[in-house]
Amino acid sequence: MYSGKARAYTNIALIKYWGKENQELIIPMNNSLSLTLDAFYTETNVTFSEDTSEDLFYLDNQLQDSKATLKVSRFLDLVRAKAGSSLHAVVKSQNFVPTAAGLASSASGLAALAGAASAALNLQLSSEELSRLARRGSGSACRSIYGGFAEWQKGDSDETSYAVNIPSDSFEDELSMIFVVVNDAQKDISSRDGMQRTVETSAFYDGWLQTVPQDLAKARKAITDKDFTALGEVTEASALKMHGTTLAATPPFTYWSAESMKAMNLIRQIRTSGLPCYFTMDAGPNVKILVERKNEEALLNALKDQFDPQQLVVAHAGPAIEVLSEEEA
Ligand code: 2P0
Repeated sequence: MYSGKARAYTNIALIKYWGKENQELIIPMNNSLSLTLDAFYTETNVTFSEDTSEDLFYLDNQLQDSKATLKVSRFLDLVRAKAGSSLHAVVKSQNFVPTAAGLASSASGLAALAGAASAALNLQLSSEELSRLARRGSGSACRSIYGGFAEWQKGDSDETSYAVNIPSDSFEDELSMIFVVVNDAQKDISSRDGMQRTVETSAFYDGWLQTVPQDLAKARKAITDKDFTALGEVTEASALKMHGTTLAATPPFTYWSAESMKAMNLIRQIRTSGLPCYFTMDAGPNVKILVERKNEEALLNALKDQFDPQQLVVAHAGPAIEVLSEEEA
């Protein structure tokens, strides 16, 4: 019996990942840059043993169906191949994040699975190797190996595509991210399908790709300079451009709902009134707001005029993945 355990925190991209160069290996079309958060995370236990003749996957104490289990099994196959093992596993995950609502549960989920499974089979991976492995489960998961800011360097092969930490002299501790949860139901178009459709058909996709390098440069400089305004502006611009590509896809689609628009308009108004804050959105209708921690309370008060306090979730910068070895698990 070989067990491993990990807790991984979700991350939100400030410069978005949107599109794959290689579907099977999950090599992205562009670099992306993220902030790991403390409020949403996944804890996963993996036990490989001869006592089970198939992989079993429990999420929040519920045994999952064959489709969800197959995704986990395929990922475990990569870990088994690395370790030279043919044992099946029982995987138990707890998600401390609303699943599939655009709150990036796949990032924390697949990072935790990578950490727990590799620890169980004693692979002793470096952060870079763990990031590469997590990437094979879900692209954004490769950034959740690190606390604070991370950049996924796209590379051009399995060996060269992984995330690295961005040194920031603790700038992330000056930041808050407030989630406006407008709908926690399951989304219609998965990010995987949405980004693929966009790469293949969107008239705006080339425009997206052309401006990512300058956006990344601005974001990196803003982090080095601890320049909140510059980081906020480029974060919002990256999100708007990413979402713009979906409108020019065939068939067109959007992750925005009327409530998302209401939140974005309110954030612009609050900013105009003198409180600096910037939004971002992912593959779902929820809106996330980047604000300086010193202005967090003021922003929450302004948002409470139009949103129920239960819709507002505050997050701060989160830590790196925590992996417990076999003995500790
Ligand atoms: C991101 N998203 O950078 C972007 C922005 C959503 C919008 O990464 O197919 O679950 O498993 O690699 O990582 C969500 O997509 O997709 C995502 P796969 P993933 O955070």
